[in-house]
Amino acid sequence: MPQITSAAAERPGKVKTLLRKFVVAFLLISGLAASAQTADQAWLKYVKRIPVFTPLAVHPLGNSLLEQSAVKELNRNLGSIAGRDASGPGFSARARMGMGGQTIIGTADEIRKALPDVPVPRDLGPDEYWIYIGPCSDHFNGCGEHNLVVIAGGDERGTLYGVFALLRFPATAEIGELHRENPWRSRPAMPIRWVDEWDNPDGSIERGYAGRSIFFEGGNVRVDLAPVTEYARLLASVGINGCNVNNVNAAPQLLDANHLKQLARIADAMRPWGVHLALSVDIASPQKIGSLKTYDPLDPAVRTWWKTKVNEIYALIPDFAGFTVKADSEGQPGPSSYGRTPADAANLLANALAPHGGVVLYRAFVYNHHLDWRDPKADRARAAYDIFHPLDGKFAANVIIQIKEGPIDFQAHEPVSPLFAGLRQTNQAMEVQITQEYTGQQRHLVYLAPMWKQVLDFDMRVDGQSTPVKEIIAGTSFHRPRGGMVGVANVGRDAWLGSPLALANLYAFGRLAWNPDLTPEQIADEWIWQTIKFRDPVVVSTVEKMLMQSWPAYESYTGPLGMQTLTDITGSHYGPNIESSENNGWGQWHRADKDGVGMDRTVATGTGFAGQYPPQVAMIYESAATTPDELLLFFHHVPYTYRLHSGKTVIQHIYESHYEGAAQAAQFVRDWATLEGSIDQPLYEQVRDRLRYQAGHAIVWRDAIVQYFFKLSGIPDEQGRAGHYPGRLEAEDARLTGYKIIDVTPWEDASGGKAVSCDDPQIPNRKGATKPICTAEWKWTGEEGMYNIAVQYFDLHPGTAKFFLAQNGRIELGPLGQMWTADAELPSPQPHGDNSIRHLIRNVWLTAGQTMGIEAEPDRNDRAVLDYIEVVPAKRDPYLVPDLPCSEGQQVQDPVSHQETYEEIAGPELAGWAGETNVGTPIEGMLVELFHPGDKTPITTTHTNEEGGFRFTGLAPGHYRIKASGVVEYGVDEIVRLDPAAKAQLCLVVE
Ligand code: GCV
Repeated sequence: MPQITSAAAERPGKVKTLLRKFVVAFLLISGLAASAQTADQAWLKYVKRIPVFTPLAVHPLGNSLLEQSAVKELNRNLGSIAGRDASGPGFSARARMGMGGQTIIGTADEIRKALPDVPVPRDLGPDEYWIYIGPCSDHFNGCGEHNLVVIAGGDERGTLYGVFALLRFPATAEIGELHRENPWRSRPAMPIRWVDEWDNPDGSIERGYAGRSIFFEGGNVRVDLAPVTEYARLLASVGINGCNVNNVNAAPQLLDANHLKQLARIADAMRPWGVHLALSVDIASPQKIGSLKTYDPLDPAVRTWWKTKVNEIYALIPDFAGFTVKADSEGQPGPSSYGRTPADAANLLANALAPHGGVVLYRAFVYNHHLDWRDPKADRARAAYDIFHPLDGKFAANVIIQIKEGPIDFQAHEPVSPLFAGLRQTNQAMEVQITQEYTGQQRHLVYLAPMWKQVLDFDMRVDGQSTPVKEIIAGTSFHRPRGGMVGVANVGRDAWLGSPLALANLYAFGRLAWNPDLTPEQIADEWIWQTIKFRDPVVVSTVEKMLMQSWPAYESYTGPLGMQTLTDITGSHYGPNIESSENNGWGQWHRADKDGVGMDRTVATGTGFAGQYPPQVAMIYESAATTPDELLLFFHHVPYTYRLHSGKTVIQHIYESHYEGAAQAAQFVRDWATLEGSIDQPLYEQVRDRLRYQAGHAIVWRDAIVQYFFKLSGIPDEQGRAGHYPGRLEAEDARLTGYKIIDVTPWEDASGGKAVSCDDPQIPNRKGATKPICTAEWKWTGEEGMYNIAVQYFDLHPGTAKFFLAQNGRIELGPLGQMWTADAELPSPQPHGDNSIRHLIRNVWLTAGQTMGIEAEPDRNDRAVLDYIEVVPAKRDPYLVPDLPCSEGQQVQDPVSHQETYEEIAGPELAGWAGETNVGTPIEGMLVELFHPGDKTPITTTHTNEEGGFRFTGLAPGHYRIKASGVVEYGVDEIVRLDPAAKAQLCLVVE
């Protein structure tokens, strides 16, 4: 747990164990029954995990809101035993020893006064915490009424953070490692740890993918702010201390007297968790709502207007955090209208805020979106540095320049913004996106911590010295007092981020802002333990692997080699649309033409952007030979035949990365399937459905980009895949009734650029259909056998089309998915890669010469637009999860690897591993039985070895079920029974 800096060195001889003393039993604590949106639905679930047993008597020394919250949170963890007298009835002798005594919570000053013998450090800083286990001679059993746990904060918020750290402790400890040093101490790396929400007063959220706003509705602050308080609790649990609640494309009316009163309610709702309210302001507000003629930052009347407005805000919200500003950007007004600089605008606001302790987060996202596309020297990437570097040193002390992590705009992969090295006398904060605008909009699994970590660790080599970005923004490199990280979260009413796994990004953001030295893997593990399953080694390793592979996979099938996300940049920012980046002034250019691709950003021949980095870094990017492959096309325009460091040509890499990325997305489905039965079933199903969708959409991306570059370059794929789709039957080649052939825009978003649209439906004559239908029919000319059929269609809104699979003109409405409705919520009302979606029908028996058809009933704008069907032998379909005949969980470390490696050994085999659920200790001697699914008598049995392993070899291809059972005893009074029904069964497929 490296984020905790031990103070043990200060107090030799005081190293003790904490957890052993307080973890006296495995106890299931029932959670709070919650129907409203609560933080417990994210990672603050104090259920079914080892609770931290502090002494049950919890005493706050102060009576501040924050200390009360801290007490409440500790008690939540204790559930039904909170507040009870551990020496009373219902507690065993062991529990009395462990949970008697006192837990004391307070600021360092309060602790010093109340407990002079407790060695609380004198130099605890703001938000810092210190946790101390008092002297007790029996560290294993505890000392009953003499137990003492002290949680001290450098300030009140520090006490709250200390409590959350203690509660997180079981998840942050290494598996099997229960000893920790005492006392613990930890301080945040940077003071500004904010989230931004791009919520509009009408309740919509710009780039939000989880429903409507928790803050606003119909132009006003919502009446029910309970979710806001819960959100603040979630934020506080990972150390986030500020929340800017309104869109940076700001609504000036929020600053009027009526709205300020409403906003004060939001501040009240977040205050108990130490999260301070901030607001985005429109720099033109004095003109728009203050009836001044100007908003010129140097005009005295404008200055007075802001001072008065800020005073009014602080009268209502005394702990108001400050303003965020987007100006002179994407149509927002700014100081340039008056020939003034961002420093003039920022200082205007900063001066008004300074007397109250508020700050200005001025965004460096300032650029001209009417650039001349034909100008080879024009470059949006240069804008932030060109504008802000000359202003270094001109900003007031309470201004922080908020810099997006890359020079463009949250693309799948960008280099680090050079501006981080270009401001030595200015406070800086790094802005990242938690909401996945360009990274799959939460429908795709993309764990962003590895991307952020790459930026944080990037060494700018300022003056030839080690200067990682994390130290610059923490203020240490250039001795700046204020700095930090801001994450654009855009949470909504749909389970915060819509997708359960996307919450790992919110968690990771907070943890990295507190301690950027944490690794993405560590953070993932903590989050999985707290959210999905506590300390189950199989679950942890499976989900961690998926999370860690998710960003590289997404990058591979969207925009590899630094081409940015090849998405519809003038539309939804979701599906593929390669040319939308070109021929316009937005400057997200990749300059693909028939000979080559990439932006020349070199100093020698290009836009000169590479020269904005300090010399050692600039030198690397200036030459294609030294630029890392992953960013090559961001810095260089090269022919398609250019050879990468990997040895592949650029074009071959484009083809292969898309196939590999899509295959990885399909693998996620299989990886996740191994967890069925081991984790919460609704969670399992929700994520499974999302992953299946993603695997299908990754194919849309793959095919769009591969066919686009294949056509543009004319260079064949060395592996023969581009342009060849085994088993694919195009809709435009089918016998059509009612359907009309259409061109899809952009062409690459449909197979062959065309689809069929049900514009003239015929009279219904099919079961299941209620309205007129269209049909597309093909003759099957392949071999007789069992096939899986993928149907690729466009799910348009508004409307819910119905589809049916017909064979030889007949429709079977069985459980195999031959009838389905197009009811997904996807962007764009027209057929597009945004809404191209894949439906799988498994195990269809086809005979040579038969017909198969899709019959479709359109509904309003959803014209049941069909792209193609793909028929793949059921046994060989790489995009299908094996349809397991039994659905129990499993205890095998990595079942997929069996499928990958069995050919290299004598015969197919199944092997696995069993471990104790919570700490991962291998279990020797378990009985492992191998069954044919459905059979009660095992085919064979074995026992686990001393590493907990087992192996069955020489198996014929087929489906098997494994059951492992046993009783494990260790310690004096701790017995863990593996639950054979829930945890120790396995279904695998050997092919
Ligand atoms: C809030 C991108 C997004 C915009 C966003 C802008 C910003 O361009 O697409 O929706 O505006 O970034 O960060 O200000």
